[in-house]
Amino acid sequence: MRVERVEVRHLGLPLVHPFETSFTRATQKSFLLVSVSADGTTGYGEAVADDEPYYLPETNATVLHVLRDFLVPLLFALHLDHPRDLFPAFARIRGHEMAKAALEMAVWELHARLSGAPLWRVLGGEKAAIDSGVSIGLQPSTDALLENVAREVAAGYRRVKIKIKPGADRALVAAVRARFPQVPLMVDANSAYRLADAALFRDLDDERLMMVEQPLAWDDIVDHAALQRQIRTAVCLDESIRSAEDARRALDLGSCRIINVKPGRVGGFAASLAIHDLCRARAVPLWCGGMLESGIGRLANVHLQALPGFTLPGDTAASARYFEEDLVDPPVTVSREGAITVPDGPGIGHQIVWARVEKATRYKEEWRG
Ligand code: OSB
Ligand code: MG
Repeated sequence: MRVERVEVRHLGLPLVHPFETSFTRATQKSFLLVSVSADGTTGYGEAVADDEPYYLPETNATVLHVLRDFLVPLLFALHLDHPRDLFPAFARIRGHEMAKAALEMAVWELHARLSGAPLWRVLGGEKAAIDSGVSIGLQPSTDALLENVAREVAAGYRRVKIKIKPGADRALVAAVRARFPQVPLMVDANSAYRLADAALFRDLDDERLMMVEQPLAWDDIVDHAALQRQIRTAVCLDESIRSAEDARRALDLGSCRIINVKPGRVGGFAASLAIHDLCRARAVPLWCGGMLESGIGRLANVHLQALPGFTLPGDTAASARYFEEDLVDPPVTVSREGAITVPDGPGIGHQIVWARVEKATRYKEEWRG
């Protein structure tokens, strides 16, 4: 395969509800959509960067720069036998995993379409449906949080994650636990704490949480290892895992007992498959995170989760929780039992609604090889 054309669009999609974390409050999803064309067919990949470097260092502006000046020229010079060969070809460019992922995932999607196969098949997936969990942002009040949890549990989601931050932690978890004693529950701190806060996490041990996600710094695995030694609850890393090597080092060091993989955060599907294989070989529970993706990135995550090593429900929820009108038709839906069907059409398997993409496009740029 030789890629002949790459297009990048910057899209803005309003969120139906603001999403608040320890690091920001988002009211719209602002992201780059990458299209790669070869042999008369086009594949699509969604970048997971935001406008601001609050989750991780990359931004939409750095992704566009690294694509334009480094990754796309490199891609045009390659003759690819298989999309798995692309990520290793990016090795000279350090970091910038979100930029690499958007392009690499678009090439996998193109490869699937050229093969007339769904993404799950070219990735090596096996499951016809995946378990869906839900990530609930910080709410204006504990009552509002409880209402949200009640709604999502009633909708069928198989695991509930709530966001925490200093000052909005113990009491929130205690309130949710008191009202929902049996719900599979976890918390995500998005790096809002320090090792000196270990006592908080020891207290949370009594709440029977499935895990605590990324309590400490985004670039740390040493303090996380120290914290994991002090608490019974499993630590799960998100921000700290930006490559398969990061995952191996974190597991070797005991920094976590569960891993959250977001293909858009680790450099794409090849790196995700390497993390999947590592976790499977070591019997480490693995799940797929989310970044409030539009249907295009959301479906990419759905297909990845068809692999057998995704043993826990992911953060992939229904389109309607995020967007009035998603970019794909049909939208992503979740059954009453909390399952998402893995599509069988070519590539991501749902139609992209181009009128909606056009309406959401703020900027576009294209390059030819
Ligand atoms: O830390 O997992 C996270 C959303 C944006 C940035 C980071 C995270 C999240 C979520 C939401 O938790 C997951 C989703 O519903 O897509
Ligand atoms: Mg997280």
